[in-house]
Amino acid sequence: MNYTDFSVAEDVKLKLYNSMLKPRMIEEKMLILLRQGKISKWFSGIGQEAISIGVTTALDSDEYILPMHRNLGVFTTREIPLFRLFAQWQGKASGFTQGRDRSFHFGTQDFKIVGMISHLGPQLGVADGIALAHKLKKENKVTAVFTGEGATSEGDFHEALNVASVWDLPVLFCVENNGYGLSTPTNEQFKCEHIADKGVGYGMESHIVDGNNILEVYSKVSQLVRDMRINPRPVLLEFKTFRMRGHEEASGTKYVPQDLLDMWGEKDPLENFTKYLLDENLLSEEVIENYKAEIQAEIDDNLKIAFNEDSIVPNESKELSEVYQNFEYKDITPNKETKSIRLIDAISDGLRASMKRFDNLVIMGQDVAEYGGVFKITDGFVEDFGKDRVRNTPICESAIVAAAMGLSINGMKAVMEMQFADFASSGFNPIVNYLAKSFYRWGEKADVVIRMPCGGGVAAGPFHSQTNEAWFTKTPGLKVVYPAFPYDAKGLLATAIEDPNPVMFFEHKGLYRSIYQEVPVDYYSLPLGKASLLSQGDQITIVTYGAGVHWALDTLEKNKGISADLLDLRTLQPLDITAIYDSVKKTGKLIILQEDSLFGGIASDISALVMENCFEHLDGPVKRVGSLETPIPFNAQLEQQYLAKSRFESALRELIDY
Ligand SMILES: Cc1ncc(C[n+]2csc(CCOP(=O)(O)OP(=O)(O)O)c2C)c(N)n1
Repeated sequence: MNYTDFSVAEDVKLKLYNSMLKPRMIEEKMLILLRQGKISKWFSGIGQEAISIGVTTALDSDEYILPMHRNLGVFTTREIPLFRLFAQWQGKASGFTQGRDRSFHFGTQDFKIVGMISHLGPQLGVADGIALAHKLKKENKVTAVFTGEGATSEGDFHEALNVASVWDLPVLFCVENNGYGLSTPTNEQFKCEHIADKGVGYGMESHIVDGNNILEVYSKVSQLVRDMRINPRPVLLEFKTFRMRGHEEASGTKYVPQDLLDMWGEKDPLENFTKYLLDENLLSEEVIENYKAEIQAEIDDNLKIAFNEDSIVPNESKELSEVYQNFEYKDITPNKETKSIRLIDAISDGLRASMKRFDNLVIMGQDVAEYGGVFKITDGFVEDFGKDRVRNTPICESAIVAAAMGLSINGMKAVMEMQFADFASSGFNPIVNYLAKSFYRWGEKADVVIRMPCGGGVAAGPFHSQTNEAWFTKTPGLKVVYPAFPYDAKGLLATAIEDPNPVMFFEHKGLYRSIYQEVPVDYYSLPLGKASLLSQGDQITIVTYGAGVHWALDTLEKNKGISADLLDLRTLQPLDITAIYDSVKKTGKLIILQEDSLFGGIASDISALVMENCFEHLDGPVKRVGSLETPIPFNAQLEQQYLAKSRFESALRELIDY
């Protein structure tokens, strides 16, 4: 291995050596513990250490790194106390996730490390967001993110590189090409010869680096990051290396030809570097033994601490109280000046007011800048707030959701506009797995609002009409807001943006331009989790939200003789279950109206909750009214037949007459 081409100071060479030795020795110990059944899974990075150590050493300690499952060296080089790592792998409280997630699935702001989620790809987009925050704050910092070559086949890889390139983000994309993704060799994973070749397609600088040569990795990365800090741009690095052990220990390496293992065994980064340092008289056997003894003592001491720590005693209320970051709602009441505006204007006004209030708030979405968004909600925002904060995005829903998470990690707030709620499916993974779970997993909030223009009645067919709130209400960690009136929309949007938790904010397109209301001109907030009682009566309780509220109001208007409590939920998570119970206890009958197809929607859960908690108060079966169990059709007559609206009145009468 060629070490002589790289000019690296002697003390740095020794530091790099010591830094490579440590993860190797930890792994060797872990393999023993694994055989003894004392730890669960292990993903080995043996033979790949030079990449983690070279990259981490080249970065400043306040620059974020987003490692993968084979990057133990990132964690050790950042000098995380080993007992915390060991406790993490044993699912103990002094780990980083309090037993809630395993292996390297955690982050730590203290060490500027943001760990992976199992889905691999999303963290590439998170790195984009972190780098964007640095760039907007003019901080001249680089963000490094790792991925295996297998995960480069995921759409997330393409999206993240594309976004980083279009936005000139200082992200170092580190691909560890170790030959196999689980059992799949590279020639079954992609067709190009080198992953670095893909850089050209993204308009991105890229390089191939010998990932087993610590001096090459360190020198190349040091030189690049020095320049990227002052000349921000993404760079793709393909590190050629090899996975010397199984995907995880239990899966073995039977499918890997022995000659490949032998060939790469010869290139072991630690053995070769040791030999070089010995040959150059920079190191002696005695010094090596001293290093080893020190590391061994550190491992043993820290293992003792971790093993001696008691196992976690499950505490249900603790778990339930740590799904969302605590948010103290503060009522902000506006002065009396109001004006009559449409739902769409209220959302636009609310968003504008929040942009003024929070100078760290960034809006991202397709066509949201000069064009003002397809519904014109952000019309004129670029003039007022500039293109840095009102950002047109490529059609990369997944990377933009992930980037919103990255902005939040790096101290900013994000509002993302889905062009249509239907397209949230293209960003679904980071929403439900990253944003929703981060606080519970490692205490990291996701200060993100995703605006969801949704709903039918506009003859727009199956992909521009869905109201897909049920995809999200069942995911702990997300808040779901669904206003039906301009006043609520403006106040709830303000709160959603103030709240550090991820909020899915549904905006019914059919109501955008049809519903007017007197709305305060000033900024004001409304609490999440409070339903609004729109009419009072004693025959029946109607619970609904969104367009359903207006269908119910129309029905009551046509049927003056019906005396009903009409509850507009306004938010679905948190859900104002007390308001529902109180009303049902008064009227004895409950009908729930939702626009979505009936099965598996929020109506079903409210029905179940009322059955379980108010059964003795009921004078009839709880009735759910929803749309047909079909996709939502385009043709206006078919759509009218599909929508729950056409069935609501008869169902209401039926239950009243029961
Ligand atoms: C979206 C997704 N699909 C499949 C998997 C299962 N899986 C976990 S790791 C892995 C192989 C990853 O290969 P690569 O990215 O090359 O990383 P390596 O393990 O080789 O370091 C697979 C298929 C997963 N975790 N996530």
